[in-house]
Amino acid sequence: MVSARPPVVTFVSRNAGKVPEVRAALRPFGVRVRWKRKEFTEPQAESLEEVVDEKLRSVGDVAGYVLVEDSGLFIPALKGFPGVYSAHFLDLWEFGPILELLQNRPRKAYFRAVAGLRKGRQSWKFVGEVHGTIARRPAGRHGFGYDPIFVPEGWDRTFGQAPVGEKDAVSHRARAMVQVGQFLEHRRP
Ligand code: ITT
Repeated sequence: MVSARPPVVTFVSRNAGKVPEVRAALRPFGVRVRWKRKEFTEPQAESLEEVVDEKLRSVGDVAGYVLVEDSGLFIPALKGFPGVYSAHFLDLWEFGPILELLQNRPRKAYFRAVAGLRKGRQSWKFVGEVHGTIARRPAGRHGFGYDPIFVPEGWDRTFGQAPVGEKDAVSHRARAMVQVGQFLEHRRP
């Protein structure tokens, strides 16, 4: 008889903030997440999907299931900026220019995450989004990245102000990772 051992997935990322969120989303599916810290050289790409394909190519040496993720904050009033450049933009400029540019523009925004799963030569992608608005000023110390300026639809506070766990109920990352969990659940012996 083949034993149905819980699958282990190696999540490759430089971003420590993503790790607890990935673990929380996959835990209900009995998937254990091992974190491999790695700094990717991000390609100039026009979509998160292209970046994920490149990340998946560069982790071909990792055994078993390997998971990567690329995400970004998209602001329609800024033609989708910072979008695929979110990490680079934040490293250089933080929130200041975004808050300034949005002073007289609609504040709608959304986060999008593309998760990439690979095993050997096979790979799969899963997408999650959360819609909301950009706050007038940063608030909160939880989470990471743009969390202090993002207010999800139906909330009156930012992701940065949310107690642990609340972001995981609605986030783009959680929504992409739940699909990873469901996928792995169906592939078990
Ligand atoms: P990787 O090693 O996984 O690539 P990274 O931080 O470089 O880690 P990305 O390339 O996916 O991540 O860039 C995503 C950017 O968008 C980065 O600046 C994040 O801080 C930001 N971001 C993504 N998801 C977020 C979230 O849930 N909350 C706040 N900011 C987020």
